[in-house]
Amino acid sequence: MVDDHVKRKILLLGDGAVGKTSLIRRFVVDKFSDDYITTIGTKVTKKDLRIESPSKATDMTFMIWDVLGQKGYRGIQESSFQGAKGALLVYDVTRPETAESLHEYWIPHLLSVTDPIPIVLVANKVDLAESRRKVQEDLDDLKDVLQVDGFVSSAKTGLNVEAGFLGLAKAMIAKADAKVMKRDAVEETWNPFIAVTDQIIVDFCEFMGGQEAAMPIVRQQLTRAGIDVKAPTKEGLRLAVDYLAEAESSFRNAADVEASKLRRLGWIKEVA
Ligand code: G3D
Ligand code: MG
Repeated sequence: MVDDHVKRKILLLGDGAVGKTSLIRRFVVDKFSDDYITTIGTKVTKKDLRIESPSKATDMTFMIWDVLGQKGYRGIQESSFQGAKGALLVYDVTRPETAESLHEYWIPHLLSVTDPIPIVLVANKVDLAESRRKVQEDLDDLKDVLQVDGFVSSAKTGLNVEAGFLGLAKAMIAKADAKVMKRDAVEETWNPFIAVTDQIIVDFCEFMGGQEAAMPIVRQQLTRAGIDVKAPTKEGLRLAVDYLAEAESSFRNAADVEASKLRRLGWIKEVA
């Protein structure tokens, strides 16, 4: 028997709190939870799918990358885009600015790293919308502009969650790359502490051999240091650098760990 099982990396992209983690949770374990835990760094979840078409069935394993939605973490975000074969671009229908962000931030950054790949839009939280029809019309406009498919969804009720992921899988099988034009991102001034946090995390990931291995540790140590990724503080970052060094000391020699720590503390110092 021929093994045509394919493993594919896909991304969930969109601003913070649009529902990326909830959509993945709904799709993978069919649950919804109201407690909001900001995703620190990236998180990878695996899901096996079978895509049926009239002529054949394709088995596929999705490696679903839940990418930190906070803007300004460009290093983490852009390195997480590498090797992705598809992306769900998520916005929150109750916050129109999150749809704008897809144009201004997520798509330009994605295309600065990857070749065009299949993209599917997800207009999430439709359960909260006053007019479902208006939400659908706005999504249709965006689909026209970007020339991609899209769904109105709710991670809460489960509406169209599977449809969104399967729609992306089908576009990937059909190699229907999005025909979105490359363009420059709209630059904004970010919190300088966010840029340093990003730099420290990217640095740590490099020494740990990549995001997949490193992020669980990053998550643990940044949480322990009390870091809020939306507004990291100098004191919190110093603590995080100590904790990361502590974690690294079981993998690297003491001199290297100390050198990394001093370098990272230097970056923090430069900010203020
Ligand atoms: P993110 O991963 O994109 O940052 P989350 O977003 O999945 O963490 O969701 C952010 C908040 O929105 C969470 O609630 C979550 O429960 C809520 N949410 C996600 N999807 C939906 C949806 O389809 N409908 C509704 N009503 N809420 C949704 P809190 O309240 O804790 O902020
Ligand atoms: Mg999240």
